[in-house]
Amino acid sequence: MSSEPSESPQHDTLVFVPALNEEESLPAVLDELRAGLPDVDVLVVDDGSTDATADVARAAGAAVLSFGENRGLREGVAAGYRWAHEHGYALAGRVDADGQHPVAELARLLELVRAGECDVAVGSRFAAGDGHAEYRYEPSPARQLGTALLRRGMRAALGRPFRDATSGMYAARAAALPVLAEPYESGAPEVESLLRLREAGLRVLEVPVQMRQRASGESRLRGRRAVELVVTVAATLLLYGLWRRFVSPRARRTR
Ligand SMILES: Nc1nc2c(ncn2[C@@H]2O[C@H](COP(=O)(O)OP(=O)(O)O)[C@@H](O)[C@H]2O)c(=O)[nH]1
Ligand SMILES: [Mg+2]
Repeated sequence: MSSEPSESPQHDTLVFVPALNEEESLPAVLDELRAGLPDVDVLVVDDGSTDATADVARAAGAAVLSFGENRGLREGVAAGYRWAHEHGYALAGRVDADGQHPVAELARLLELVRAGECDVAVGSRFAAGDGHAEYRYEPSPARQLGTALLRRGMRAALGRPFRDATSGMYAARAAALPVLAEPYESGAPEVESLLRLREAGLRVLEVPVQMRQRASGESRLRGRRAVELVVTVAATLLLYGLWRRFVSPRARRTR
């Protein structure tokens, strides 16, 4: 990253960071990106932050896309992928601004995509393998219930298991960028992404990674909001899965 951020691509890879009031954790995330992935361009999508998020991003040499007011994570995510698509990047990655996603793990995901192993690689806390043990994360009982429900829903909707459907740690090749850049309609853009990628026939790999706890501030998903979101999303996925299995083949046959 140069100290004079440029909007025209310097590298073939963009890593974007959606951020809402993350002035405390963002500098360390951007330092880690510069050290771990020196050959990528970095974009911070500052979604109407009321703290110094945009300033610390610029000070670290990142490009900054600032919305005047908060539009919500789903718009931030779509905007990041749209930026990558419109600027012609070959690859794009996404990490959280809270320090949760180790850059070394994102680098592995980008390598997998670059090597042609998949179109999109998603970092997963709950998938096992590659030296990552099965139950390395022990979520609270409420979260366990939530992830179990989501898992059921994902299996129904995708027709295959997907263990960490709310992970935002992504690496994607150019072909997937327009799909990921479409506006999201639900409060769970990551889940929606996975359904869209499947519909588009793109190859998605769930890759076991280590993640950290967020460095400071608060998660956007907590308390009653989290419960409501999980129940709604799981129910939608189950319905979508049933529709796909029983209704849509018939609709296709009679067309
Ligand atoms: N653009 C944008 N980013 C947001 C918004 N809310 C949260 N974020 C960022 O999205 C990322 C994920 O949010 P986080 O609270 O860590 O969610 P969790 O990881 O699911 O607990 C972080 O980088 C946040 O700063 C929002 O309204 N707009
Ligand atoms: Mg987080």
